[in-house]
Formats: sequence, C-alpha cells, structure tokens
Amino acid sequence: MSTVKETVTSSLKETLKQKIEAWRPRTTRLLKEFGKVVIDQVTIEQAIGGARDVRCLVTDISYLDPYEGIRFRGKTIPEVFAELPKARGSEYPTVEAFWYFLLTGDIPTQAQVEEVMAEWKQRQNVPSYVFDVIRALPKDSHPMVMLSAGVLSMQRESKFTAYYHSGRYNKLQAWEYMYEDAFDLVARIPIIAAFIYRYKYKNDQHIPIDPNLDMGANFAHMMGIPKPYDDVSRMYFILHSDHESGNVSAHTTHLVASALSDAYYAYSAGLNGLAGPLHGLANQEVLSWIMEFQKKLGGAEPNKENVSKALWDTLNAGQVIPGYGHAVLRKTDPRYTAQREFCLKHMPDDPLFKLVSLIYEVAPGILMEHGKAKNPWPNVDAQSGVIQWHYGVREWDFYTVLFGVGRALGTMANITWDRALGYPIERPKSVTTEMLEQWAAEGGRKS
Ligand code: AMX
Repeated sequence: MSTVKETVTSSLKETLKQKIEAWRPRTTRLLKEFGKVVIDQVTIEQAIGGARDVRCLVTDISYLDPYEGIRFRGKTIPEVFAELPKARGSEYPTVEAFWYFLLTGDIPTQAQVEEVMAEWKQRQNVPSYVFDVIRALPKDSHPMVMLSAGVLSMQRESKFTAYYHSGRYNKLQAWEYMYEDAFDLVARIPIIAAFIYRYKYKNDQHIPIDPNLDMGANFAHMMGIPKPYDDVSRMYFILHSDHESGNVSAHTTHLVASALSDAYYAYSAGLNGLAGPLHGLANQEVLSWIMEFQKKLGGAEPNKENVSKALWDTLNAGQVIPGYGHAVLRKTDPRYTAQREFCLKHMPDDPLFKLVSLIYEVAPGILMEHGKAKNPWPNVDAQSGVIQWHYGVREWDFYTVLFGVGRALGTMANITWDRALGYPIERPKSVTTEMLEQWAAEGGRKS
C-alpha cells in the first residue's frame, strides 16, 4: 500500500510503485558495477557551445533521435496516437491516458484511463489565491509571467516539501510525494491557463469546469471554443509534452528539482526557460513574423518570390527564422508533421495554413544556402500557432502558455522518476578560458 494518505481512486500510483521498485536495481547496478565506463568526451566547442550533444542526462520518458524525431516511451507519435485509448467520439487519445503512459510506459486499458480521469478531477481544484496572484500583476504582463507566478504561488501546497520538513523524510519514499505534487500540478495547470486567457483577453468572463469532460475537452470548454478544439488541445498537449531532458524547459525543471526543490518551484523555473524566443516563445514569434510579412505585402498574394525575399531580409538583418532549426533534430520535426496532417484534414483551405506551407517549401532551401543553421527544417513551433489562429485564439502571446500546459506532463513525469531513482543534485564542473587555452596548446587536458 502507498505510504501517502490521499483520496486516490486510481491504481496508477500502485502500478508506478511496482515499476519503480523493479527499475531501481538497474540504476543501482549501473552505478556500482559500471560507474566508470566512459560514454562521452567533451570538446572545447561543446564546453563553450551550450553542452550540445554531451551525453550526461538520463531519462526513460522520451528519446530524441536526430533523424527520426521523438519517441515517447519507445513509441513514435503516430504509434502513440494509434495505440492509446481515444477520448469518446475523438480521433485523439485523452491526455489522461497519455499521462498514465508517460509515467508507467504501459498503454492503459479504458478502465484504467477512467480511473485516472476520476483522480484527475479530484486534483484539479486550483486554490483561489492563485487567481488573486495573477490579478495582482499588471494586466499587460506576458501570460507566461502569469502562468509562472500562478504555478509558483501554489508552492505552499507542496506535499513533498511538507514531507521533507516532517522529520520522517526517507529517500526511497520521496518520489511518492513528488508524484502527488506532479499530478496536482498537471491537473491544475490547464485551469490556470484557461483563466489567464479569459482574464486577459475575454473581459474577465470565465467558464466553469465541466466535470463530465476529459482534460482536453474541458480545456476547450473553459477557453470557450467549440469542437474540434477539444482534439486540438489533446493533440497539442501530447505533442508538446516531452522532448527528452536536455531542452531548456525540461532541463531547468530537472535541475531545480535536483536540489530537492518541489514541483512548483521546479516547474515555475522551467516555464521561465520555455518563455525564451529560441525555445517555446518561437510559436508566438512565428505568428508575429507572418503578420509582419502580410502587412508588408499590403494585400498582394504571397508567392515563392515574396516569401523568399522576406526570409532573406530576416536572415540578412541577423535574425533567426522562427520555427526553423533545432539543436538536436536534423529533419522535419514529426511534431510539425503531425500538426500539418491535422491541418490538411481539418483546415486545408485556411489562408494562413497555405502560407505556412509555402514557407515550408522555400525556407529549408534558403537556410541551406545561408549555410549557418545545422538543421534547415521546421520544428514544432512553425505550425502550431496557425492551428490556434484558425480556431480563434489570435492572441499569439498566449501560445507559449499552451506549450507550457503540455510540457508540464513530461517534466512532471521526469521529476517523479528522478526522485524515485534517487538522482542527486546536479552539479557540472566549470573551467576558465585560461584553462581552455592551456589545454588547447597541449592538445587536450592532460590532468
Ligand atoms: N534561422 C537563422 N539562423 C539560424 C536558425 C534559423 N532558424 N537556426 C539556427 N541558426 C543559426 C544560429 O543562430 C547559429 O548562428 P551563429 O553561428 O551566428 O550563432 C548557427 O545557425 C548554428 O546554429 P545551430 O547549431 O544550427 O542551432 P542551435 O543548436 O545553436 O540553436 C535553435 C537551435 C532552435 C535555437 C535555432 O535553430 C533557432 O534559433 N531557431 C529559431 C528559433 C526556433 O524556432 N526555436 C524553437 C526550437 C524548438 C523549441 O524549443 N520550441
């Protein structure tokens, strides 16, 4: 039986407990018997260049192959969409089914999904002070500031922190309290996000939760957007959930949690990283680039020539083409492809979708000719804003908040497992420029 007293209705935690206990000996053996086995080397280029490609993080929640793209728990995006139980009347799985899958690696049965949905509803009560905190911010604050502040304000609710200070702290059981916080956070964050949207852009008029709906449908309902926005939400949150551990939002969350900071501290920090234009904010940048381009066209039809010119103008001004390039991927992001397939099915004639498709035809060639970006192909952000725009979410500074709701799933699954496997505080080693110069002259570090 679980050691945490909770009104828990699903068997998810017990399943997770069994998985964790079966997994721990693998990590312990690797550390004890093979701890000194070399798996990578670090070059000067990597030390200065953001640790690109250095293999020094471990996660089993997802893996990113440069040429294949993301696999969640060993499955590609099409496999995940095909194999997980679907929401009623929907072509996409529920987020709840995906949460079960991310945590355990198992495809849940319909009965297990329903249990998780019931537990999810139990956990989705957002304390009223969270809304007060958001309201206390200047209304023109970026919605990511509101989301991050809202999440951070819930820190006083942390069951992990209460347990840590209880005098009963036990390293082997710590994950159970991290899990409690992680699950509370994923259940609450869509409600905070929808609140921010309605508060900031819909005259502070709010739509209460519908307790009969799954997470994706409930989010669409609270946003006030009809079908198929429920499927857009399910697809969107699943696609944005995880991209292994090294990206800024996932890594920041992992890093902060490694100091035994709780899920609220850790994810608020992760969201702050997600808000950078080279990371999650790129989805808003894509829309802003497109709108600027259309304004310059002044009503003329977009075509390959004027799109190419606008892309070159951006590059020649020393700016990046938002939505293109990636630190790991070396092909079109399958998250881009999954969203493109949705567009081809549901909104093939949308003018903005057509423009995004036109950019896709010319941008990779231009980036190749430009010769800087290692990956000239589109990433997830090149396509996501267009879908939101089509369904009426035209306030593009909100797009990164949607990313943040999805990313909570992966980061919270990860920090639960981090605690379960007893990963220590993260602490890489710095060196000085002088040391690098000395090692460069010596042809490598000798001691
Ligand atoms: N447009 C123009 N130049 C680009 C470029 C793009 N889309 N992508 C990379 N480059 C440039 C880099 O700025 C860098 O230039 P520099 O040598 O003058 O500094 C050079 O190409 C080499 O960069 P890289 O090794 O290919 O990429 P990276 O790992 O350093 O950075 C990323 C990756 C995503 C930050 C970068 O491709 C980029 O800025 N893309 C545009 C922003 C974007 O879409 N971000 C979202 C990524 C997905 C996500 O996290 N949500």
